[in-house]
Amino acid sequence: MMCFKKCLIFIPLAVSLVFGQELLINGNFEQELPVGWTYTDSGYGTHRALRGTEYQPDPDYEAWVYQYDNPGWTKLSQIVDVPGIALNLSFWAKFNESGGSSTCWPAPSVRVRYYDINNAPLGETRYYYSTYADWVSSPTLSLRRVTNPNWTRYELNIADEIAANLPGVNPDEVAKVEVALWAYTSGG
Ligand SMILES: [Ca+2]
Repeated sequence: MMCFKKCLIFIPLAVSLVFGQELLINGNFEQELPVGWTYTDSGYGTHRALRGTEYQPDPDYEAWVYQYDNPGWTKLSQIVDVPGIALNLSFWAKFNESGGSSTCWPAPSVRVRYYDINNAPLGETRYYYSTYADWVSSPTLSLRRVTNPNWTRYELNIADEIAANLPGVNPDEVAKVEVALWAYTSGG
C-alpha cells in the first residue's frame, strides 16, 4: 500500500544534564554541531541536522533535526559517563509533525537512554510528539507523550524516573546516559 508522504521537524534548544555540574558538551549549541554531538541517519529519505539562531525567537543558537519521508530517521546524540543517577535533565523543545496515518507515521522524539559500563542498553525514557505512534511502555521503556506543539521547557529527575517508571532498570548499573534528538518516521 502506498504511504502518504510526510515530513517532520523537531527543534530542540539548550539541552542540559546536570550532576552537580553540567555533563553535556555544547548542550546549548553555541559551538558547531560536531562539538559534542554525533550525527547519524538511516540513509533513506531526506535528513537534516542544522544549528541556527532563527528557529526560536531569541538571539541564542538552537539545533534543528529533520526527517522527510518514510521509513527513516535522523539523529543527533551524545553519550556521557555519569557518576550516578542523581541527574537532572532539562531541555527546551518544539516538536512538529506533518502527514501520516495509522500504518506510517512521524514521531519526533527526545530519547534518553541508560547504559551500563559495557555500553549495554538498560532502558529508555522517550518524549515524543505523534498523532499515530503506537509505542507501548514497558519495564524498560517509559513513554512521555507530548501534546503541546509550542516551545516548552521539559524537566526530568532521572532518579525519580527510574524508581517510578522503569522497574526493569537497575539504578546501580547505570554508568552512561545518552541524549538523542531523534526525528523518526515509521513504516511505509
Ligand atoms: Ca534563537
